[in-house]
Amino acid sequence: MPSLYIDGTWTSGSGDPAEVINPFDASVIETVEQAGPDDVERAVAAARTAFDDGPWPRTPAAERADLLRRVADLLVRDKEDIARTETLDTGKTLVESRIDVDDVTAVFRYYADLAAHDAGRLVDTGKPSVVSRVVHEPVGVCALITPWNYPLLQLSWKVAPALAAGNTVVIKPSEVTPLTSVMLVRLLEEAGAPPGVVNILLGDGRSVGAPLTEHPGVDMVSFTGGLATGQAIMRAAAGTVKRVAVELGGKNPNIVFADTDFETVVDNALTAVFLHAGQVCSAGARLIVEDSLHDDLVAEIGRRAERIRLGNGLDEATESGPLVSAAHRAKIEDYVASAQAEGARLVAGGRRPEEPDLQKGFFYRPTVFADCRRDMRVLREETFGPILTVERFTTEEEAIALGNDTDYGLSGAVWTNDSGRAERVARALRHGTVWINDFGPYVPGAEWGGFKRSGNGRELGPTGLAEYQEHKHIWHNTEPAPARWFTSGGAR
Ligand code: TXE
Repeated sequence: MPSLYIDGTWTSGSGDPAEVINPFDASVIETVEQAGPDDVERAVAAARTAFDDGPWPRTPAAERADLLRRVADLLVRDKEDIARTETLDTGKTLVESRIDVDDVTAVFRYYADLAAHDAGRLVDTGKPSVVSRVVHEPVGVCALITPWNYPLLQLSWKVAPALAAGNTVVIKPSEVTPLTSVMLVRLLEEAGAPPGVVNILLGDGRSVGAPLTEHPGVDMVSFTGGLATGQAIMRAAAGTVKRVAVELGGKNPNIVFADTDFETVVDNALTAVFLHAGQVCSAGARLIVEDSLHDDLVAEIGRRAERIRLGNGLDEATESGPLVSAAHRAKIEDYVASAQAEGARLVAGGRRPEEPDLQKGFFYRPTVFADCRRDMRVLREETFGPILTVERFTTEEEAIALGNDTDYGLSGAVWTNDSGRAERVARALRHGTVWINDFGPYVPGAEWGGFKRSGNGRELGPTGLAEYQEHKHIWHNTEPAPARWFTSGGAR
């Protein structure tokens, strides 16, 4: 079945086909067609025409919202099929994939509601003869470039607001996990997206992603992925002064004061870092613990980490799946080696699993390092894998300083029963999301995004819609008259 969708038609790509691999056992799930340079041109041209001349940007917002609601209904209908495909493609557990589909559905509904009520605003100029208003218009053709850890979810955070705002899009999913993005485009087609409004190109970053970021026909690039790729995209987009929105990961502190319930914090610290094998931009990879609690907490977390059941994501008994690829596991192994070389103390993991049925896949045991220093590579860089590092503190100021001592600023958490302290720490942390006595939840109505090198702009919430809008000021003077600024040559 053709896997590219351009100008309302499913089509074969002129690039080399690629095998999509199941990370559980390295088997081939499917071979997909990929785009060549001519496909990139055709997709941008289709999105351009649909934007410049087509009905979509001029469709009333309430009708665009109806389309998003139909997509949400179709997601509910196909939930199980989509969730299974996401699990096959990414390795994550079926429970997680089902949650992802529910969240994606909620995002479509949220932006449908928001767009239907998004009417710009009037500005009081103090002049009765002037109507000054700010209207919201779409940006244009948006390239949406997405990663492999939450393929469907990350795409929904972009495509739902982009379409709600009246843009047309060219989607470029990760070449590692393209399958559910193709499924979503099929649902958008079924829901009635006009030709050219939604296009999808499969292929890698170099041959498909990069040309989109440089293309003069593209007005905006929204990207989620690694820091180095984000920097390359910002540079590439500078040539045509595109709008760029980037979400580039994190190195997220999970700060624990000793007055917290022990069982609650052990349990949540494990989930914070080992969910989806740590391949989460907001993973709580840095555990920062008050001195008096440190030794007991590290021992218990290490003990429980050793017991996490790895396996096939489709197996309901599995607690964590594999890493996404052999290359990514090699990167994780390199981080573990560097941590040991730099003197971190291995408390759990640090190896591949021994079970015979896990040997074909890209598994790695949940790993815990204690006695970590801020200058270690494992602590400064985003490993994006199942590695927890533990640091210790004595005072609140020290905890805050450690939590902010990172180039990233995506998310963080503070655990304490002292609500005054919780608020102080939450306000002092330079991260885009801060959880108090929790880790990980988000809602479509609250902004998500990073400070510092975690990115710019915001997804979700009203700001997530504004990302895909131009806010135009219209000044209407209803009683025009000569201003008589220049008086020398004019009539008096
Ligand atoms: O992602 P890339 P990679 C982090 C994580 C991970 C590292 C590298 O630390 O280990 O990034 O992962 C497309 N122009 N995150 O290499 O390269 C690519 O095809 C345009 C954090 O797998 O960033 C894919 O669609 N596009 C993260 C997308 O960019 C390009 C999620 C992401 O790939 C391109 C994933 C180019 N020059 C990884 N090069 C998060 N923030 O959640 C690649 N791409």
